[in-house]
Amino acid sequence: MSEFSELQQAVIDGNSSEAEAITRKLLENGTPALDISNSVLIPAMAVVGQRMKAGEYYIPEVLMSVKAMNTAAELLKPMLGKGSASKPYGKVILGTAKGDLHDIGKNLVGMLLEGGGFEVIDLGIDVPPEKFLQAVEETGAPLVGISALLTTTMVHMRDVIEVLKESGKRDSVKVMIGGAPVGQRFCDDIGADATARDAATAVDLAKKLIGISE
Ligand code: B1M
Repeated sequence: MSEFSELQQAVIDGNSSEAEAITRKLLENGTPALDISNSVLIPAMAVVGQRMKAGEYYIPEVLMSVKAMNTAAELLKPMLGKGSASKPYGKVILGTAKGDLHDIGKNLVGMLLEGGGFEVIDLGIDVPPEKFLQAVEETGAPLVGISALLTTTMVHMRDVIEVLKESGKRDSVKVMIGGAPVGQRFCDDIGADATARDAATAVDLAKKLIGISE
């Protein structure tokens, strides 16, 4: 079994110590952190999702996998955030939609935004629309990013846009949305500025939204 397959299996099995050891070995051998994330960790969580859907995994098993995934992701963080010493592109406010506890995708987006030259203000999970507004008012950030994994919580992305409109702030901030159930149609429908299908695309899109062309 290759180290990629072994790491994927360790995450699926929820084996944190194994996940940590293999990730360390891969990094020591010069494997790019983004490859580990994109080719191993994200696909591993997709398998966990399939098992959850099929009723083979329940919340405890899923949480074990999340722990193993986070253990590996923590080791990748310094590499994914490389170049983060300077923040030429300013601030981005990031959080998951109200009611949504899924933060692995958001955290990956945050790490890559940091690495891409943004200062990330992470509001965490289950963020009420008013808290996004408050952060915009307090920081003057030109960009808000919202992540949602549930069809029942993605609807609260619309509420963020509504409170921004009501407060007169909508024109001074761009809103980027993402997460598995979010597509272009939904993005257009709620009046968000853009949606990215993955974390790397989110960084390019964030730059584009604030007018940086590279
Ligand atoms: Co939940 N869960 N979960 N879960 N969970 C899903 C999402 C689900 C698809 C599983 C399934 O049934 N197959 C399903 C949703 C169904 C639906 O709504 N259509 C589901 C469900 C039903 C639930 C509960 C309701 C289960 C229950 O309690 N009965 C419950 C709800 C909790 C809540 O949020 N209120 C629940 C709970 C949990 C755990 C807490 C156990 C755990 C989350 C722990 C955590 O995140 N800290 C969990 C997990 C781990 C999953 C799965 C297995 C994995 C999600 C994940 O981390 N993927 C998931 C199944 C799946 O996705 N296949 C599932 C990896 C991650 C890197 O991908 O987040 O998509 P993702 O992020 C990507 C892109 O989407 C994009 O970039 C990322 C990297 O490329 N992206 C953005 C994400 N955000 C972005 C923002 C951007 C741009 C791009 O701009 C701002």
